[in-house]
Amino acid sequence: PPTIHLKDYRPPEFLIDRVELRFELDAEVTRVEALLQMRRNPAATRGDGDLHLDGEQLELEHVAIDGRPLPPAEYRVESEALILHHVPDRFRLETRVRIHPMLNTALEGLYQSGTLLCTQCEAQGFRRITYFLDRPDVMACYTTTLVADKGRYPVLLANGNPAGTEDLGDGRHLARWEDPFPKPSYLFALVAGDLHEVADRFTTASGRDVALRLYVEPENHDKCDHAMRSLKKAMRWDEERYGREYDLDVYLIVAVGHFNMGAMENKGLNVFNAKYVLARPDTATDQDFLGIEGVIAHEYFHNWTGNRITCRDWFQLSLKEGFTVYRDQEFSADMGSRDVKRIADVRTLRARQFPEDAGPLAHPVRPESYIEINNFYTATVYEKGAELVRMQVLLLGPEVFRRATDLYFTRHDGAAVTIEDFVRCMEEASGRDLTQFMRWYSQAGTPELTVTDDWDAADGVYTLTFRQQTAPSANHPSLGPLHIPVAIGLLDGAGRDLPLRIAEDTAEPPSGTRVLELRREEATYRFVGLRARPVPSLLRGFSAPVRVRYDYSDDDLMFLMAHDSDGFNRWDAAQTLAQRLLLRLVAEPEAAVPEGFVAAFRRALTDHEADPALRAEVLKLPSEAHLGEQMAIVDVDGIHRAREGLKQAILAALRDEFRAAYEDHRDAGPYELTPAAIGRRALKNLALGYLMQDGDAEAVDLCTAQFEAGTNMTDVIAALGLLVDAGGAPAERALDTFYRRWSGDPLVLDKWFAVQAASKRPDALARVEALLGHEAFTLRNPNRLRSLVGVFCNLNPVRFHAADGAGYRFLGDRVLELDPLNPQMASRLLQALARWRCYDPDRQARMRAQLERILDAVELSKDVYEVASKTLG
Ligand code: DPP
Ligand code: ZN
Repeated sequence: PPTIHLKDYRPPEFLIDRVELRFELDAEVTRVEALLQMRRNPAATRGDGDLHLDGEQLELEHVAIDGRPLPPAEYRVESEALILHHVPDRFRLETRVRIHPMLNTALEGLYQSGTLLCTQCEAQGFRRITYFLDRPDVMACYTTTLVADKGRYPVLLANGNPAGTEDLGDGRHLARWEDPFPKPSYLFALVAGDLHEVADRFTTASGRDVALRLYVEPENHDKCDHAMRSLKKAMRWDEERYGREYDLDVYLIVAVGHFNMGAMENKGLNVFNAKYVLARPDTATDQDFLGIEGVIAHEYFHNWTGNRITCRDWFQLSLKEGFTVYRDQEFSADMGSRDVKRIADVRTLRARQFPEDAGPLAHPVRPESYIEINNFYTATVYEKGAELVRMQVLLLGPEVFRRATDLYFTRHDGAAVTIEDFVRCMEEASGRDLTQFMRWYSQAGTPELTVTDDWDAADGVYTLTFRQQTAPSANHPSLGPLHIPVAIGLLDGAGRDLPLRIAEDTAEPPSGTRVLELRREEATYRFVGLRARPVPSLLRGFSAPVRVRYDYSDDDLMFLMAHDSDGFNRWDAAQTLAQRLLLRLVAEPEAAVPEGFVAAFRRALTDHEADPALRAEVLKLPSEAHLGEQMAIVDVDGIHRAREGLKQAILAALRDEFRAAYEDHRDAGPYELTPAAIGRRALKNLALGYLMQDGDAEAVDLCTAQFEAGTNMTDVIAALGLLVDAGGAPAERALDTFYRRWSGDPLVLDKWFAVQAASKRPDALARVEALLGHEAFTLRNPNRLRSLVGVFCNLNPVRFHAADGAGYRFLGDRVLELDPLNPQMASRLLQALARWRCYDPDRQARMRAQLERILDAVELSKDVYEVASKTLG
């Protein structure tokens, strides 16, 4: 398959001004008529005179230009295109095609989810609906007419504002929708089905009235409150923080059960994975509630960052995704606890993006080439992209950043633009030169920042030296030093922030946090006027997506854990301390757990002044995957043993404290979704996790009681997961109870599959394989697939990486089974093998064998081919 390169970008030869679509909807055969007003693009160079329209899996029934049906000599149908020969400079193109939603298992284009018909067009699904210039720099105004059976599809939705309905008298009805805003085809959407409607209103800052509607399958009517509340909060926040108002008369969200991604920001008609809409305290965990708030906001924010201003080409994906993730992260930080949110986001970045950036699928935030664009909806484009925006905010300051985004929204409204266009607005509003900063968008790999220091007691001068390095790889040379904002503090012996006076300062220095801007490979800063050697607090708030190497003593880390004024760094010090100890325990299984470590954990656990949510974060040990990333050769079993052993040692020392923490943080009254209540539940369930570590009978009773009390899903699923890890009759009873209670609720049932797939028990794979045959399991539902196969391969390292290679074979089987059905999901799943080179030779060989076996398959999607071939390298 061909590779598409950024450097080959050319403007489209034709533009489309208006699109009129008419759908005769039916699950088996849908007819799509398209009427396109087309004209030559004056800004494009002239090609061979032919018009190439994208189209896949379409059955062409009719094609006409300006009302004249085309004879076969004037066009050609290829497997992925319709080519029209010698078209005029301006014309009206009519096509009619047939498509088959029911047979669409890839869930791209128009497909069936349950009894609903819905669409997913990003990135290139629209070409599976009609022939089109399916690229984001072709923006047009759309009118959509939907015709369908009234009984089966009483609700008919599309983008824009409603423009009338009609009863056709023959059992069918029709609905028209008009979208006045020009949009790229990837934002097209329609939904048809028997849906329950939840209605609300929002009045914008300028007084416009917007109808808000959430559509769900009827049985979910009572799980919509949280999503609707989240939407209204997001709408208000975008007005207050960015001056952005909503623009249509209606804002629609539909929840569907079959969805490859989290959600999709189609103009005026978001289609969501039901997982990010539906929640009731008894069905959804605190993390689910927070996820819904974040994703609802994310898709809403896309209305400006993505829809009104879109991407010129798919290489610019981070223009909309990086910025929108940054926006949703800040929204969530404002709604909840800022430090907790930052910790969660950095955890995700380190767990998903750092490994990606260090492996064979590494790519810059703006990739230079791809075979299948669906493979580039990655942690790098999304999460690292958000970090790049965050750094620009730090460099500019919030007020200047706001002026820069105002400029961006004014200047580029209605256009398809590039990352340069965005950064230029940052430069113009601030007067700063971000040329060097732009390297961040083109440089793959995680930079390493090595920090050394020196203390001159005689002069009271503390010197910090930073060296930056980004390891070059075969496909990604080093582009030279990056512009890195490093926020730091210096602590005195009592843990207070010192003034950060640099010798050359002319103005009064900041006390607290100072942002140093590294631009060279090496930079040295001399802090003067100090009485004693300070303890440095480096990269506060994780001010740049880098790895910091500094030789802290254990005592320094414990000191920072206790005193750093930066909440993120208090947590990070604890993580570093635990990571260091765990890696020592991997190398020397008999090594003792230092008394100081236990004491630091005791202090964190019993510090009643501190936020329980942060205490829970501090006490959570780094994951096995994270520890593996720190080793040249991942010691799968050694890591598992060390981590379980350390938990055991901590429990032995702090059992009473964990019991007390458990009792003290039970919900006193009814379930609440406040940050405080979420934090209490997190600490309580963390304590329960430690208490269950040695299978102590009293703890099992406590856990069973919590499971049976069943007051909310956070507590129930935490208890169920721990029981399953402990195994035996209590686990089987609980699984059985849970299944009987929830077998009718797909999203809750996903959790039942997931706890078994994540189980520490040695027979986890056998169980997962048995569950493949369970009546409720299907590969065709992405959520179900992720909950069983995805969780096992990605979140259960010790069982997935079993030395006999059974986990890898299991993965290979699933990828080959899935690829013909849903290439996007198959290729995601395969990425669990991306880090194969980090394992011992035996495991490497077994993983490579699966990759080769997959590449040998006769028919392979572009998606899986790209991932498999790049992974083998
Ligand atoms: N739906 C995906 C997202 O919102 C892709 N745009 O990130
Ligand atoms: Zn997005």
